[in-house]
Amino acid sequence: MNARLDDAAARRAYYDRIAVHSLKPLWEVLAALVPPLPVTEAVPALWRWRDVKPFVAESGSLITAREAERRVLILENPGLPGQSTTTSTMYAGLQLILPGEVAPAHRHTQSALRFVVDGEGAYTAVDGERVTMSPGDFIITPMWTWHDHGNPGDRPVVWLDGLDIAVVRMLGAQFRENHGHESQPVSRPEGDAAARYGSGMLPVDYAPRNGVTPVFCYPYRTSRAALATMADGPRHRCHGIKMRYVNPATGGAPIATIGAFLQWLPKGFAGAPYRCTDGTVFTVVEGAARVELDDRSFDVGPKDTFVIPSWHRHRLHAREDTVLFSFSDRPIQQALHLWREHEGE
Ligand code: GTQ
Repeated sequence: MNARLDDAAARRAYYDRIAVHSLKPLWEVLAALVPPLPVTEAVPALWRWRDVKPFVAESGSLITAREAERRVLILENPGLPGQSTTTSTMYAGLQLILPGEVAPAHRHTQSALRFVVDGEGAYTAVDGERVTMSPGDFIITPMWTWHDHGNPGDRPVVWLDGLDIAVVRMLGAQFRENHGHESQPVSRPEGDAAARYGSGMLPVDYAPRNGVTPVFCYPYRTSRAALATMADGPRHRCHGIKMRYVNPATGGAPIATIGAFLQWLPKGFAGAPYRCTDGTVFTVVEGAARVELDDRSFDVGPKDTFVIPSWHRHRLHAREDTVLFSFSDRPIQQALHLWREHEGE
């Protein structure tokens, strides 16, 4: 009571006494809790395909897809050790499926995307429909939909998984069920969803569901052709030609929690500095580029994956015509009116 107002020892003793009642003084942490600019423990990081490919391949001789359930190497952010996450909200991993294998059917409240990195001929089945994978295809597994993966082909297939695991964990909303059958029954022919919902038309009685796209595969041949057609047209000074994947029924993000993008940087493109509040995972589909951050640079090529955390200023330079795929939590931030971006220094 009669401690001097600036007595540090008295404060420490007080903190100790209140701690046993689960009380903490805000004034000791206020500046860190409410910083003037975004602060994240996540750091910029790069996983080069030539470095990780041998380890991904080796995992195939250590464990089967059946035993692992999902044979994935998590691209864990070095600034977030032990948290199995790549940005503060988004998880990324490289999943391997060998010829003849099945990754058994399950469903969970986490939403997932797949971006095919290496090999072709595997499939993902989503709610009774299979889609055969080719490099660059972007495939969605919406929350709580049954999904299993298989590889009836003759080559290993690797894809990048993107999930909103840290978001669902933060919300305490994790649920998961196993299907009981390794492969869910096929109830619709391949291409059904694309025909029904992705041909510029919708069934006359269609009603959007859960903020999730009814089209679950965006083939690379279609998206690449679109970018190539626009390549000589107007360009954004930071992004080159950058498109976002959409739910064709709403124009919104394909998944309520995850935004995904594909961009074309013409050879010689030198982007203006850019930063945004959604920490973003990028993978290079084609080309060669340099990513310049304030305190480091990455030279990246096909199948490399890198992460740019929230509010990290960066510039993109293209040595060759370059295609980048990326994903982030942007739809969450936009829904909450939190998303910000800044162009230039
Ligand atoms: O394919 O269902 O990388 O459930 C992590 C969790 C993939 C999947 C991951 C998963 C999956």
